[in-house]
Amino acid sequence: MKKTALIMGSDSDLPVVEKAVGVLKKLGMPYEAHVMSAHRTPERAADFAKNARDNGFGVVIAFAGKAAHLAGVLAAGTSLPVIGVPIKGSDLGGLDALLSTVQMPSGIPVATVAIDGGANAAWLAARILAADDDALYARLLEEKAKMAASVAEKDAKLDL
Ligand code: RP5
Repeated sequence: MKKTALIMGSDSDLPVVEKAVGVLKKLGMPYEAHVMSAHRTPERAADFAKNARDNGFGVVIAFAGKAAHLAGVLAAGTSLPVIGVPIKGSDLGGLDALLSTVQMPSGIPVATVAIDGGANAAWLAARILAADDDALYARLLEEKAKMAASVAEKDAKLDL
């Protein structure tokens, strides 16, 4: 299976990255995590994006807060799918990062999930890689069935 890249702008983004790691581990998906910044290490971010496909990655998840340009820079440097996770950590509550991440120009898309949506970024990465991976697709079906069973259990327990 191709690897998922988890690229965070700062180690202060780790709590949200860990949500993604939890999902990837549950699904048995290989990944690599790195800190690199669109602003503080722009050459490193560009190099990573340029070589990501040759280095065995199938999808890139970028986590960044404030003026969040990391996902866009990575999407500019690779034609792999890039998922952006806006991080909340600022006085603006993450709306700054959400808009910076989602408002990409035509031709260079970033599939943007919710503010601090690390888990859904990983679920989306799994769906992308499962398109031509039957075993991973079957794992996703299993997990969906578990989610449905858990909702049914909560419904059955309701006693209002
Ligand atoms: C962004 O700036 C990072 O992704 C982080 O969310 C935010 C703040 O970074 P630090 O100042 O905590 O390193 O680039």
